[in-house]
Amino acid sequence: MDSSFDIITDEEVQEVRSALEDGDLCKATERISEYLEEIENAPLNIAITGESGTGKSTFVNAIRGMDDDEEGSARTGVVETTMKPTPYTHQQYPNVTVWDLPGTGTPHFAAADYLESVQFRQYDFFIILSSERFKLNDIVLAKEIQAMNKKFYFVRSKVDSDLHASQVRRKKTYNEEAILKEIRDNCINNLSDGGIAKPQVFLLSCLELDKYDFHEMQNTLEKELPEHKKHIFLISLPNISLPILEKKREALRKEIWKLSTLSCAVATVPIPGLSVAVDVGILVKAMRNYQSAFGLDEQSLEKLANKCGKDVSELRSVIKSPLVVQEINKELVLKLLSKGAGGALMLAEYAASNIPVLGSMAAGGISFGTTYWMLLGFLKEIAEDAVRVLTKALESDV
Ligand SMILES: Nc1nc2c(ncn2[C@@H]2O[C@H](COP(=O)(O)OP(=O)(O)O)[C@@H](O)[C@H]2O)c(=O)[nH]1
Ligand SMILES: [Mg+2]
Repeated sequence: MDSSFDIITDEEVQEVRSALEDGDLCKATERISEYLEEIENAPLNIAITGESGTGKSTFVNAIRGMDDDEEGSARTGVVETTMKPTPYTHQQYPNVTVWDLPGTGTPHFAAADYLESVQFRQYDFFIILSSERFKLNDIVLAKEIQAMNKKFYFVRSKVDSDLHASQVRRKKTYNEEAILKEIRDNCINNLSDGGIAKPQVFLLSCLELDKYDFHEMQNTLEKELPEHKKHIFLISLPNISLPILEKKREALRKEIWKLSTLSCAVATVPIPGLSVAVDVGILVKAMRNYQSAFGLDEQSLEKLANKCGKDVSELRSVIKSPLVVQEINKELVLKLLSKGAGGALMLAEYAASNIPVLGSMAAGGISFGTTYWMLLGFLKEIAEDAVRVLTKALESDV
């Protein structure tokens, strides 16, 4: 994985080339900037539905990386009586909203009326939760969602309880894999019998979201979301597992060449000790984004420490890059730029040989390579530190 991190990939060179095809840098940067803006502003609305008590509110909190007793979290363990969906905005990414929908378990449940009353059009997809077998209401609802041309996924929640019960009751023959398979097969049969073709069911515990089918679910959602929504979906996921950190790193890396093109096209600040100019504002913003995406800002670190019962200083002790936990501002970025001059020049040369337009800009004292190198390096450091921090957090003290 790391090798692809060292330099711009062939695929990206192709992308830059085609963006700059007609040699018109202005037009190309306009397109890139529109694209980045579209990604940044893409709204993502996720609807959580199912019968009362299935874990909807708990799921809403978990997917936002929150505990149930945190301020701004959804109330759990209470029966919702209102028919109105409650929006929960992501704390760091306000475009992302998880909607806690009213319970579906009423005796005269009418799926079409329900969907109308929760304004189904506004959601990107529905997650239908059940903590046991899927009921008629779940099936009726899924069919209606399909009829409205929307996507849905089934989540079988509380599998931790099933496993625990089995562990207590069948000490000798306990087999986690077998139990999960049995639950999964049951759910799928149950839904197929109800007339749902190829149901997608994910087994989860809202109490330990990173376990069981969470990664499969996240991969599926990512695949099925429209292109411009994938990024925010990935970036806003809670930093609960190493695969998520890896996904975020990859998503952020893919943006770097676009940011670099922009940064050199609107070059503003000359770099001390280096005969090039870049837009430092773009760098500052991107680096701050990385910090919050990986949860290495002060607030996120404290939350993580709390959650795993460790001291913040213990988590911080594994961070190797001094940059990672600093306040990122223009001064810091300028300092770094002047230090990283060697690498930047090397990449500028590389870009010049492969991408003629960028080459002529480099000759004019404007560097694509400087921004590219800088962001790539920072992303690598911060992603590696995020892995170290999470590994430390998950370590048991015994
Ligand atoms: N063991 C276990 N308990 C859960 C899980 N999800 C929710 N709960 C518990 O189930 C109860 C109902 O959850 P809640 O989120 O309020 O359900 P809602 O009515 O669908 O919003 C609460 O006591 C939760 O703590 C889970 O995955 N595993
Ligand atoms: Mg609830």
